[in-house]
Amino acid sequence: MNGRSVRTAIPGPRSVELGKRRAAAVPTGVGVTLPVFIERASAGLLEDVDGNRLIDLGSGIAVTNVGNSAPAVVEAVREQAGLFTHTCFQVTPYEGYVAVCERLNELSPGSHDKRSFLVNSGAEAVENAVKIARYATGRDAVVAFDHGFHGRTLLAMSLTGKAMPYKRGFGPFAPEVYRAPYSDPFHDSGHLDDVIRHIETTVGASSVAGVIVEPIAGEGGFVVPEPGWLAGLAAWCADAGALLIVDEIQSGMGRTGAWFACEHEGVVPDLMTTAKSLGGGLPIGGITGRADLMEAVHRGGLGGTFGGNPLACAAALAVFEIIESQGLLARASRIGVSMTDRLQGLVDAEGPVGVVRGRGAMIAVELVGPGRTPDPAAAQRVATRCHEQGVLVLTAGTYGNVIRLLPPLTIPDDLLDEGLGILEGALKEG
Ligand code: PLZ
Repeated sequence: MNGRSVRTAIPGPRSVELGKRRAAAVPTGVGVTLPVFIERASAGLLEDVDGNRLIDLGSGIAVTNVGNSAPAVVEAVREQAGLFTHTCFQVTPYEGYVAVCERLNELSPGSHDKRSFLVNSGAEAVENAVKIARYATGRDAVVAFDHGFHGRTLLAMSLTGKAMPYKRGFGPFAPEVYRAPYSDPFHDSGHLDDVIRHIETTVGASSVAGVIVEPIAGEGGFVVPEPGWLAGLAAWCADAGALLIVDEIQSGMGRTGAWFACEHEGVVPDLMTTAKSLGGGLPIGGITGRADLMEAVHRGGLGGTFGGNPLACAAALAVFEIIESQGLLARASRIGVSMTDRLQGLVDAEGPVGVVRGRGAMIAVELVGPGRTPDPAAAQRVATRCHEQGVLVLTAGTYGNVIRLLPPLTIPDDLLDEGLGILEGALKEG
């Protein structure tokens, strides 16, 4: 696949036709960012059914960190599919599952004894982390944060901090979920002392089973907490006997230049969730944590039919290998520098580019109006301009006013530069 190419309107006629079938067969509730139907993809390019090739700065929401259909992933899955496709790990186990857990235990922060187990999605990983936290502590309350996103199942949705489109009309929500402010340096809010006072006052330290936090708020707009905030929260949890659950589903697996984003803050979670890029495009999630907590649960209390499916495990093992052999942690950091260098010059107190932030290959631009008020219309205009020119960017943010960049870590430099150039032009138009 060779370079960006826009041959038709976006979406083109064949995509429009498929869009009509989609509308008649799939409910509107399943949204769509850019209605081009994809036929094939590589590291950094998506080719649609009209022959347009788009530069991919979204990685299917931080999933294809190692590239789309990465050859080693394809080969591993192909080989595994020819051997066996499923047994259910709880019925008759297989090595691939154990090997993925070993790698998660080895690479996640902290040198203490750990255990991991595998599920099918991010939401399921979050649900299970909370199950374990409650079981191990004997407490009920779970604290989550403003701007947090943790999934769409009942408990994960209850932990999520945004009503539209995730929660409105879907209640009643799971009980014993409490919300605290998240640190946001740009808006000068969510300082650690205030957060702790808030939790102690509204929940009570001795009631908290766990505090679930994204080290960088993903769907919330790549908000990076002020330095020391996450570590301060970890220290408070340790004092209170509450567990720190770090949700690395979007920020993990090399995305920020470290295996896991909380490493930048020197934080060691009690429990950690992974999903998205763990499977390099195949559905898999993981829960990794302190052995004493993970072993607290009785036999049979954890699991699921498909969790750690053999194809997904084969893909995940290939993902670990690719990140290591291709030096993708360093590559993520370099991509971060290119993106930040390119966009930083657009920051203007008069708007609309209020701030450029993030870590490694997880960089976003927050668009604001006077007084730093959110400007979601500007974000939408910028995204649409990029889409029309064959560059897929994603929006984010509690107020929908953020453009986020999540390119595959294997994207060639020339594609990244071209994509950023188009984004820069779109941002200049405002
Ligand atoms: N935790 C931090 O980012 C998923 C959501 C897409 P699932 N983010 C993308 C959408 O519109 O639903 C996410 C996340 C963090 C948990 C999840 C949930 O992961 O695999 O989508 O369930």
